[in-house]
Amino acid sequence: MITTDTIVAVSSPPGRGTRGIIRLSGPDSHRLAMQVVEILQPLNTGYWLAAQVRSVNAPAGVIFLEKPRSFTGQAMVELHLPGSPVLLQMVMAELLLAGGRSAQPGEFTARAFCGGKFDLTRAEGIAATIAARNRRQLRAAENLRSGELFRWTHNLADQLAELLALVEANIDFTEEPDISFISTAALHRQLEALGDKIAALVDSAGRWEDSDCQPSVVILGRPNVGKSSLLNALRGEHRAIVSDLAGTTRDAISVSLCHNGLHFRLTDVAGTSDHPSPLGLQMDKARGQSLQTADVILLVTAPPEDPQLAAKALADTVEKYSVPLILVQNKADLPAFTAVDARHFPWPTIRVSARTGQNLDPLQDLITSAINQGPALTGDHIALNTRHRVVLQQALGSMREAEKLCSTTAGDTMPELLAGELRQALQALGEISGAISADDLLGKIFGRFCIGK
Ligand SMILES: Nc1nc2c(ncn2[C@@H]2O[C@H](COP(=O)(O)OP(=O)(O)OP(=O)(O)O)[C@@H](O)[C@H]2O)c(=O)[nH]1
Ligand SMILES: [Mg+2]
Repeated sequence: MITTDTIVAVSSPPGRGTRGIIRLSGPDSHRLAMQVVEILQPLNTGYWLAAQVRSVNAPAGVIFLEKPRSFTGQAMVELHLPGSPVLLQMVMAELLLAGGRSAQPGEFTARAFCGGKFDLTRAEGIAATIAARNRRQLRAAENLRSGELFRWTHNLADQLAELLALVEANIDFTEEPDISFISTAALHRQLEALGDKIAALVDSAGRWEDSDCQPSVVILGRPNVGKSSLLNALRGEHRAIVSDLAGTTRDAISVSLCHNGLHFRLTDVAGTSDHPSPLGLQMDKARGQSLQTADVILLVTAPPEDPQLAAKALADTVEKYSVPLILVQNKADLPAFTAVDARHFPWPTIRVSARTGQNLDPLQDLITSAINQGPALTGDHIALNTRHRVVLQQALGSMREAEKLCSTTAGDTMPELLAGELRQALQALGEISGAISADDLLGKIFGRFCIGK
């Protein structure tokens, strides 16, 4: 990757806006900027300088950033212009003509990474933050950006490097059987503990791919309460079959919805029934799968059921999922409708009519606030993407190999094999951040132990 030329890009969102921003990064940034704008005040007066575009009569604001204290670590300039796409294109063309290069997607972040501003996981976090479409994604991205995974991996690599240093010391002193820096038994024990830590992280960490999915809201209720009608009404189009026959819906049916800028998936499932049916098992399975990944569950009741009893029974069946619930009393348009006393329930309750559309908007408000408050959003869980997972598994594989060597005589007779496995594990961990080099760490460790003779 070339980082020695000067890159230029419009960094404000495409289209018309009140303000457009053009960013420059590289050694020529200041010179290029001065070719397209004229500064209207003395250069030493401040951070933000009033200026004017030279080729047309348009005002501009300019920020000069010196290396290494900029985002990329290079000399940078930000040109703040009126948000006209035509003006931005014009200024861009002038900058390119003056010797700038159009930046590739993500190239500013890549330069910051190359300049040692942050590690790969944090760069991934920045990209993920920009791409986040809901609070859950934002939360997972924040974790990456704040260096949570980086610190975790770094800490583990430090401990592993220390073990490797001891094994290497053993190799240096093979001629002297009385000197052993670490016994294979102790090494085995410590490797096992470190390996278990990695395995536990891989198991418990959220899957990035899941946080990438839209939050899932599942509609649960007895047959005929109007679950499918509710899905159709919220979606505003006919997607699920509705009929007055109990047991109409058999499969799980999902639609995508967006309310107040929050995207989520709404799933209608077969009604819960005590009567065995030929398809009962398969219906239960489909319902169970949907509930398992639900972020919010709507408990739907409707006359003639007793809403209080029905809601309690439904809540009992989903207690194990511990996700936010909303009690939705449907068919409020019917004369037979009786509302529950909300004080008897720990969850939000709302009366709606899928038929008349009553209260559907407030219901969506409840859904979005439940999604935003869900436990998955506030947990400090690290989410791992596929790249992280693969690399951690590789490190774990090598560590488990080393562990095996420790439990055979090879651990004592061929310490080089052990060291090889540990080096591979370190290498893999280093790939997570893109920055840890086994030799760096080893240098540090050897220095500390005064073994480098
Ligand atoms: N009056 C009234 N009728 C409704 C309302 N919502 C649904 N219905 C009727 O209730 C019946 C059942 O509706 P569905 O949407 O099929 O119910 P469901 O819960 O999906 O039923 P299953 O798929 O069998 O579990 C239909 O005849 C609907 O027209 C409503 O808000 N008011
Ligand atoms: Mg249905």
